[in-house]
Amino acid sequence: MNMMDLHKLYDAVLNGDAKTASAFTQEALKEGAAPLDLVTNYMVPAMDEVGRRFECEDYFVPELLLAARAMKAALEHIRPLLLASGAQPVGRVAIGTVKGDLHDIGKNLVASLLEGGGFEVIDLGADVSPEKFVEAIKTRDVNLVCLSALLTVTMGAMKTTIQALEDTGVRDQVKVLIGGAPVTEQFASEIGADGYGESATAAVALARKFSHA
Ligand code: B12
Repeated sequence: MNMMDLHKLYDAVLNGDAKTASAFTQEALKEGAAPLDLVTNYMVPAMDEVGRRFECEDYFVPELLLAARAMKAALEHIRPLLLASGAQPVGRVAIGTVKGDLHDIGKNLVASLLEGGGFEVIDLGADVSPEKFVEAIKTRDVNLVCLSALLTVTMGAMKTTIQALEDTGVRDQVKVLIGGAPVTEQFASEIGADGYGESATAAVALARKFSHA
């Protein structure tokens, strides 16, 4: 499959065409495309363009939903390829999108890559309350917490979540890693997170660093 064809994957996600996105991904993988290359160079840039179009009101919420559905359909073929082959887990991670925020595509990618990197991942989903994170730490022997937020208005919930870990006495048991499009390194240090990752691959590198610390 040549580059021209791969651009059809970009177009399929951008146009919210789940059927084509799914079919192209399967075909590209069959022809030997690298799973992460498809994600990083075609699917994520398409979602970025969707965001830009939404911002200038070319796209509205229905188009966002369709694009998200196309991205998820394509990721279904990629996810199994990212899974690690049954070695002893490097660490146990609880991951979720914070309260009030429903964006879960980036969070799912981070979860898949962490799994691929040998971590055991407890995925708490989207719109996760601080209490749920606390409960996971208390009952599941978690050593790393990953928080995702895609909205400026839900970044505050990251702070509230870290505060809840402190108030319930579990903050010292875990490292907290945060990420998502509006999040920055500076914000991470402001709210007392242990680290910030700008991508799913950065998340794995940081998670590895923490579990060897
Ligand atoms: C798809 C989408 C949606 C879908 C989400 C579907 C789903 N199941 O996820 C739907 C339609 C539901 C949606 C709804 C809304 N959305 Co929206 N959405 C998007 C869009 C286009 C793409 C997001 C995405 O999936 N990107 C692809 C993934 C792979 O990237 P990512 O999430 O950034 O994740 C990567 C990194 O950030 C990082 N990462 C992510 N999490 C973590 C965590 C850790 C620990 C680490 C280390 C790294 C990390 O790794 C990932 C992979 O590399 C963005 C635009 C954009 N470009 O971000 C707008 C965007 C985020 N949405 C926006 C808005 C405004 C909304 C709505 C309020 C719209 C409305 N009026 O209803 C609602 C809010 C609903 C809610 N309560 O959450 C705005 C936010 C503006 C802001 N700064 O606050 C954006 C930026 C669009 C825009 N340009 O205006 N949205």
